[in-house]
Order: sequence, then C-alpha cells, then structure tokens
Amino acid sequence: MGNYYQPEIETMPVEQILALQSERLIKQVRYVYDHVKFYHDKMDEIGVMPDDIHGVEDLHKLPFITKDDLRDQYPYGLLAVPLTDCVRIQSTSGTTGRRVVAFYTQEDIDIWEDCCARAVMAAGGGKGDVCHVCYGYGLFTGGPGLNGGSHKVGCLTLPMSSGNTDRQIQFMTDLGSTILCCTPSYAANLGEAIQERGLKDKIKLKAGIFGAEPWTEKMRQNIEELLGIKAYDIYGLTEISGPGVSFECEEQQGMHIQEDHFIPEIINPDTGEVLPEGEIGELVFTCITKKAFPLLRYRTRDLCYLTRKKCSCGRTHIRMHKPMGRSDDMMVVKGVNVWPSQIETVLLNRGYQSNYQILVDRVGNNDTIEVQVELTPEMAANPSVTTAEREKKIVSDLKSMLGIRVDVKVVEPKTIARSEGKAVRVIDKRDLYK
Ligand code: DLL
Repeated sequence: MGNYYQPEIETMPVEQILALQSERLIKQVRYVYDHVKFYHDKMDEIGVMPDDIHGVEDLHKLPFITKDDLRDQYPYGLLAVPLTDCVRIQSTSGTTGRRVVAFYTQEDIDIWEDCCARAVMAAGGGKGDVCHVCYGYGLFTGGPGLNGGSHKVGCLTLPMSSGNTDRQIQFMTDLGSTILCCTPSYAANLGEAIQERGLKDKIKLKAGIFGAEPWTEKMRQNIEELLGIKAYDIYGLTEISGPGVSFECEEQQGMHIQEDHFIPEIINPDTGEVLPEGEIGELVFTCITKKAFPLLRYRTRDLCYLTRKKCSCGRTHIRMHKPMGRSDDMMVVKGVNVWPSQIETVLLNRGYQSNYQILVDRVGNNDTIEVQVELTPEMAANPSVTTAEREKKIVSDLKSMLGIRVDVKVVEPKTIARSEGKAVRVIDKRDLYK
C-alpha cells in the first residue's frame, strides 16, 4: 500500500498545514530557481530571490506563469530534472499551438496517484470495491490518474477507457462495478443506457467520481437518480498533475484542495491582485512537491472561490467551489478543451476569412458543436468544388486539430450576422457553470 492514507495530513489543524506549506514552498522556490532557467530569469527580472520567500505570506512576490509561457517553453523549457529522470508524459486535450506536455518523475507519479487515492477513499472506495474507470487512457490524465488511485486503495480496477457503452455495461453487470469514474456527461449517458436496457437492478454501483468538465447541480441530481449512486466531483488539470488536485467529500459542498501538495490563491484576473477568501476570481496553483514540472503560481483561468469554513467530514484542507466560469475563452466540449482560436486557425488555413460562428449546445447528455463559416466571394464564384466537399475537408481538419467531431456548415457570403461591437464568435447554450 502507498502512503496516500494520511488522515493526519488531511485533518491537520490549519496552522500546521500552513506551516507545512511554508516549509515546502521555501525549498521548492530555491529548487525551481536553481533548476529552471525560465524561472531563474523571470525572478531575476523582477528582483525576487529565493531568500525573499520566507513562507506562504510571500507567495505573492513570485511571478505568475501562464499557458502561453508553457507553450513558449514547449517541450523541455520548464523541466527541472534531466529528461532521463522522467518516466512519463501526459498532455492536455486540444492540440496544435496549444499543446501542453507535462513531465513526471516516478515520485511525481506516486504523489499524483496518492492524490487520486484520497479522492477514491473520500468516495467510499477501498478493498473489496470494483472501480470502473472509463475516463480516456493515454495522453489524457483522467484514465491513468484514477487508475493509479484506485490501485493504491486496493480496489479491483477495471481500466475500461472511454466509449463502447455496451461493453461498459456488460463489464459493469458481470463484474459488479461499485465505483464509476468518468466525465459527468458520460455518466448520464450510461445511466440512460442502463435504464433503457432495463438493467438498473443488475448494477451494484454506489458512487461515482466525475470531473474534467463543468457540470451543474441539476446534472448531479439526474445522475444520482439514474444510477442510484452518490456523485462526487473531482477537479484537476494536466499542468498541475491531473485529476485529484481537489475532490469532494461526502458533504458535497466544494472540493478539498490537497494543500500538502498545492497552494491555491484566488486573484483578480485583470489586475493579478490576490483576493480574500470567499471572493470569486481566477484560481492559481503553486506546486510544492513536484520535481519534474514544478509550476509556481500557475494561472488556471478557472473562476471560483475558496472557503476555510469547517467541513463536517473532518478534513481541514481548504475547499474550492466548483469552477464557475473561465477567464479566457476556452470551452470544454465533449470532454475536450477547445479554444476558438484553434477553429479559426483551421478555417484560415483553408482560405476562409474570419466570418464564422461556433454554436455549442447539449442535446440530451451530449455536447454538440457546429461551425458555420461563410464562403469567400472567390470561393462562391468557383462552383467546381461543392459545399459538401468543402465541409468534409474542414470536418477532417478539425478532427485532427481537436480530436473530436465538429459539424460544419459552409454558408453563402454575408449570411452570418455582423456584430457592431466585438464579434460574437461563440454561442454556447449549455449554461454549465451554475
Ligand atoms: O480534465 C483532468 C481531470 C481528469 C480532472 C479527470 C478531473 C477528472 P485537462 O484536460 O488539463 O485536465 O483540463 C483541465 O478542465 O482547467 C477546468 O477548466 C476543466 N475541469 C477539470 N475538472 C473540472 C471539474 C483534466 N470538476 C480543465 N469541473 C480545467 C469543472 C473542470 N471543470
């Protein structure tokens, strides 16, 4: 068994957590300054030395790091260990121009899996449970993270990966899965499929660990009813490790952040000013135990607030409200991170102009995404290529750019409504941040 089960850390008095964070932060800043040229230069530039950091109260002195920095430093610029000490990479969904590759030493993997193990335990998982993981495996962190956590707590782990609903249900009924790990939208799909097949009596699920995309309280109720389970939220991002940066306990009142590994801050996304507990702003993380890819003050772009209100589960780690929006224009569609700029790149590469619109909606439990783009006048004057051919090419380019199917409608010039102010490129009707 790993060392994930550390009730003395999860329930430690707040002053002790803060002391532990300070101790780790001081060491980590020195480590990062000495091992990552990017940080060395950035700190020199603003005149902050590792010796200026005496504890968490000095965190605000450090510079922020953003996804653009990560992109600029791709692939090895932020590595703090020789590549030969790394044993794994994971990567975010969404690709060209926006790829983020995170590196892990074996110790990083162990800690990440410990974080996921705590999440599985908080959902009631342990020896004797059958943990059915249908997050994607591969570069995406969902499958590997929950897989590792499930092993550590001694569950029988089913590494199902995503898709093939019939097979999922068959394993679930034959092997008596008790804990389900997947995106909330897929959980709702599975719930409906199980009901349609009249198999609800045959499943033994008691809990689900759902995250990687925003979901509402209404969706939670729906999933809990459909599957007869308790549905727990889990949050994380590849840059910081993956799932398990925070997770819900049985109280389902926000997600406990694993403060022995990550220090959270909430900032005003426009000014960078640190906001007090309870105020909504952008979530920022500093990793204090990571070795290979140790980010300090990473801006997640997720909007939420933090609370230290006592939780009756006994955990003292601070809680974050589920993400309430984004401070950039990233959307999570079909579980994949999508930036409008990626779609625009595909269109411009094919010779279209910026007259396009992205329509996102949810039909049943499934996201739909359609791109409408105008023909240029030159294209309209050239009937030798049919609209269907044009659409097929864009669908294929978008599939390789984003990894998901996007419906495409090529329309006549000047048919998409022009805006008088800022162009409205995205119409997202899902209303997921509630
Ligand atoms: O989605 C890691 C993960 C896997 C989390 C499985 C939970 C379960 P990325 O692909 O890097 O990593 O996407 C990270 O997804 O910044 C949020 O915007 C969004 N996100 C993740 N979890 C939640 C959640 C994984 N529980 C980005 N609620 C983050 C809302 C979430 N949004």
